[in-house]
Amino acid sequence: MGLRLLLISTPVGPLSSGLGGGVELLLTNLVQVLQDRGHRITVVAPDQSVLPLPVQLVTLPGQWQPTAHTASRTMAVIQPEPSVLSAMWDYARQVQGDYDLILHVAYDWLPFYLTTFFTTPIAHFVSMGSLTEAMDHVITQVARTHPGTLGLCTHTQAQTFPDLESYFPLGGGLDLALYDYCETPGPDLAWVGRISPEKGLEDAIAVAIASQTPLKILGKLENEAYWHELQAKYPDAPVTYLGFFPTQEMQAHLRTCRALVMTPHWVEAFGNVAIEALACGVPVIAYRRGGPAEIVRHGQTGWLVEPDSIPGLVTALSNIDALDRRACRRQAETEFSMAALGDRFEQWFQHILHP
Ligand code: HBI
Repeated sequence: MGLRLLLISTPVGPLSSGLGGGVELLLTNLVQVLQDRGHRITVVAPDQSVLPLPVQLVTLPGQWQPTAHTASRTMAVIQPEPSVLSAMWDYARQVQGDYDLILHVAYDWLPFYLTTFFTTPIAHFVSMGSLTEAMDHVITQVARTHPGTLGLCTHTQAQTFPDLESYFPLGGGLDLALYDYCETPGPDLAWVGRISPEKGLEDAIAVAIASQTPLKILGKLENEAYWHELQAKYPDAPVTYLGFFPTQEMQAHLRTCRALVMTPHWVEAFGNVAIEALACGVPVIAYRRGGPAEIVRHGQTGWLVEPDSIPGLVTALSNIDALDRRACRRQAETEFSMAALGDRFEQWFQHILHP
């Protein structure tokens, strides 16, 4: 089925900057697994993007999109010009005839609105839950006019959108060869993600203080003001911010931790860091909210906790040794492998091209 695929990246920052969060990891894994299956891929992304893979990469200039996850629900659509988003889609318009399918991963109004103006089918990967009225409107509109072309991570994510009629559940997947299983961890807890209010880092810091457990923080320092607020509020917390790392180094820090703690204040569409932890044998303690609630097997590969309950997280941490780290690795191997990822995306593409 060797398809000619045009993958259009997120306009919030260059690939490998970390600004694209889980979508950067998804694109990297997708390119690998789909190329291995004989598809020919071109990636379109903002200037300065880097992909550690032998793939055709078209980079375009222009201003990045303001992030949707910091928008208010009623905020109007914003597109600073000259915009990298419109540059990427003008490029796609010009070359669309050379491709069988366009896949985009932007959480922005324009690509959804342009769907009817394109002749080549567009597969829309929706990377987050409902955030604004404008995006809800255009996403549910495309679900109606182009049924089957919306790919979401989880059912929980889909339920955040008002009457989303049709979507294809995609889950996630990793190159498990990059993650080294660790049988005997150190004492530390880990928190991994973009440092931004919706990720709820303050709750993980509260757990570290309440349980007197050292916390390693890894991820893109996206919101400096928020980070400084936390440092001022918890000056003596046993926490260390290690930085943002490519996968190999990130997992080297993550794998030796006793548990990953996930404290999302929003509905996390998926939670790539949860499957990265499982891949290393690290059990996951998470609020029963969003993607992690569909990933973690409660009592086997982690503990799911009453949302926003710090005491609940602390209790879960005290029971972490009841979990089998090898079961965590096994779950990643059975549910979140590259083969599973490739199968789901190929099924979705077939569903779009041959409904
Ligand atoms: N915001 N406007 C906008 N567009 C995106 O593509 C986008 C975003 N915020 C976050 C984001 N993408 C990525 O971090 C996803 O992985 C969630």
